[in-house]
Amino acid sequence: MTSQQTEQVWKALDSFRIELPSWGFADTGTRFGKFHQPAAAATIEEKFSDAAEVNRVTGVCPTLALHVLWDFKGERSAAEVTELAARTGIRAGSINPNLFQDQIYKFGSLGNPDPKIRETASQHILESIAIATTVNSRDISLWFADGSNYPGTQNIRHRKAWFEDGLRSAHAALKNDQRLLVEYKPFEPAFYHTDIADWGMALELARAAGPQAKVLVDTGHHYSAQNIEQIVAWLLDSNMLGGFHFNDRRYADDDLTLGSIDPYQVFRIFHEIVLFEFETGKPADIAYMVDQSHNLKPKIEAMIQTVTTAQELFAKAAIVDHEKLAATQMTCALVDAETCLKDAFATDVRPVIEEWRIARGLPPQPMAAFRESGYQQRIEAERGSKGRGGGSSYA
Ligand code: AFD
Ligand code: MN
Ligand code: MN
Repeated sequence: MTSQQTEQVWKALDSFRIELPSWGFADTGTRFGKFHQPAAAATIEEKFSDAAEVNRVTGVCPTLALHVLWDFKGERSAAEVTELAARTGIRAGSINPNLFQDQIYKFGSLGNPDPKIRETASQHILESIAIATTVNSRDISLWFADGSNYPGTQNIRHRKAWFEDGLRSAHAALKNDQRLLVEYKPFEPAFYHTDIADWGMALELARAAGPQAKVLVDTGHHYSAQNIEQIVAWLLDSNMLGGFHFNDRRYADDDLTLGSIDPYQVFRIFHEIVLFEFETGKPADIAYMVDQSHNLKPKIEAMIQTVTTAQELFAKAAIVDHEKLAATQMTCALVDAETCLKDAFATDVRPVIEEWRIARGLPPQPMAAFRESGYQQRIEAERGSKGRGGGSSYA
């Protein structure tokens, strides 16, 4: 790598921060069952502790996304979060309302045909905004399981209107520096239609809600043929990209670890962001968040792996030769233009990342540092090594 490329990687890593999900440290499963992990976090204190360990070895994860109902139980917990944040050095990150687990949401939340249930869902979002204000979080991150399973069972346009109303009233309660992030997902748990199924619906609803609402791109929430980097480029250009939930999918929203199936696609997504920042001269105001809760990989190791994978792919995107790319695109020199991306993607940036870590007082190999720390053995001794459940929706 040239000295200029090394400089580009260091600059990119200095600004790249990744938010961890509290639910990623808790025991989870699939609809076919749950596989307990030794010492999986079951309390908000344990989640903050595990997140702090990931941040200790990586140095780039200062915030923890929190899920209302899983992490906030009653008034006390907002104060508890503030104490934990001070104690662990991990700040509360995005606040995720829970609008999909309560029995009343069987036929939807903001999209439910019963106005009383829509009102309950709206109240929960307002409570979540109040929690975000208490713990100084900027983002209220909204994912809705709403939809239907059979043709003809719901009026799609009425539900769209109810979502517009619900999101508009949520937006009205935001403080000036807060944001609503509207996440889309093509299917699951609804299998005929999902009310916010793609980026276009999320964009329309965010615009209807108000200027502080943006779209959240969950990288797993796309059909395998979808061009995610094109969606990202459009949202960036429209100033409507609020952030990401990182995971990967082989078939469709399989909640696999970022880059485990298609690292080149993640690199192309990051390339669109780095190119946007290069051409506009301003940083993209994006929340990079992990959304994983894997039930087979060891929880904390999977989180460290996702963070270091994201750093590596972002560093590769940082060394694309943008001048050469622009010139070859203008002349349609196809092979040379494509080679600009492929050369960057093929570059082994790991040695430079390790140098950067050492220069920043961090362990050069976060996974090795975690394994040598004895943290996992300690929490198994403290928490007991049998699954204890609790802590996430999949409990
Ligand atoms: C599930 C949903 C969605 C949501 C996450 C956290 O598919 O991605 O953001 O849970 O609530 O993965
Ligand atoms: Mn998500
Ligand atoms: Mn998901």
